[in-house]
Amino acid sequence: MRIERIELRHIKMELVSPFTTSMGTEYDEEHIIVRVDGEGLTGWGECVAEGTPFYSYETVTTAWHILQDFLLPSILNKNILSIDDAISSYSKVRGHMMAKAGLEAALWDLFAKSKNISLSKMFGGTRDKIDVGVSIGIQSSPLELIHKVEGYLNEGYKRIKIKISPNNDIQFIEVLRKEFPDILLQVDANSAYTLDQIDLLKQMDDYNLLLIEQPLGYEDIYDHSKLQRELKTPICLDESIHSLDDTRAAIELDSCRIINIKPGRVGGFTESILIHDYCASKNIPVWHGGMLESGIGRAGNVALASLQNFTLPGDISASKRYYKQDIVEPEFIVNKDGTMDVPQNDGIGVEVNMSMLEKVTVKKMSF
Ligand code: OSB
Ligand code: MG
Repeated sequence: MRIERIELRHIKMELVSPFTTSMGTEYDEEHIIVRVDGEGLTGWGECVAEGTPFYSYETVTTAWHILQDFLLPSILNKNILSIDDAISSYSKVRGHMMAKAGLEAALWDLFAKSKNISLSKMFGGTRDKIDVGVSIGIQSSPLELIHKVEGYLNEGYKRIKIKISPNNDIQFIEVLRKEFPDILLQVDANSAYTLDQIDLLKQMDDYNLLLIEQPLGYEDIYDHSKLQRELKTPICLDESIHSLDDTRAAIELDSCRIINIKPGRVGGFTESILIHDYCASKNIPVWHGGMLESGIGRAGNVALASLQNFTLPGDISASKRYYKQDIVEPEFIVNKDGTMDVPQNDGIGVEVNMSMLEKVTVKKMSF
């Protein structure tokens, strides 16, 4: 596949409601859309680096720099034989997983389209519907949270995740569990605690939580192993896992018993599949995380989540839960039974709405 043209777009989309986590409040989401053209076909990918370096050190600006100056030159105007070929052409670049994943996603779409198959099929997916959940930001009061959760449960979502932080934890969890004794419920701390707060974290064992996501340091694996020893509830790592090697370390140290896979965080779909397969071989369940993607990124996420060992509902929600209007057609919807259909058309399986994309673009450059 000869790569003839690449376009980067910095996009900014307003969230339907502010999203508050232990890292702060987001009102809109900034990402980079990568478009790769070759042999009459177009591939689309989304780089999930955000406007701020709070979840990850990467930002839209650092990812743009890495893409423009290092990743694009390694494939532009070259004949790329496979995705692995492209990955090895920029393997000298250390880190910058989100920048790499955005480009890799566009290449997966392009290659899948050239083979006339869906991304799900190309990944080796085994289902045509995936179970989905919703990730809810910190609310102003437990009552407000209950109203939100009630709404999402009525829409069909199979699992509720709430964001927590010190002072916004036990009281929310307790009230929610009392109101909804049987729902699948999990919490995400985004690294807001330390081992000094182990007594507080141990209290969370009383609420039948599916998992506690990333309670400790954002690069930590060792302290999580000390914490997991003291908890009945499985720890799930998000921020700390950037590769198959990190996954292996975390599982061998028993730092977590569940893994959240986000292609952006681990450098792309290829590494995601390696992590998925390794976890399957160790009987470690995985689920698909989210980065408030537009429909372009979401399409790839849904396809990846169609793999066998994605046994827990993902943070993959309907387009309208994030944005008033998505930039793809059809937009993603949640079925009444809490599932989402896996696109069956070639590549990402949805069409980019060019006029919507144009509206949310704040900067565009082609190479
Ligand atoms: O920690 O999982 C996280 C969004 C942005 C950054 C980090 C996280 C999240 C979410 C949202 O939880 C998940 C979604 O896209 O629905
Ligand atoms: Mg998380």
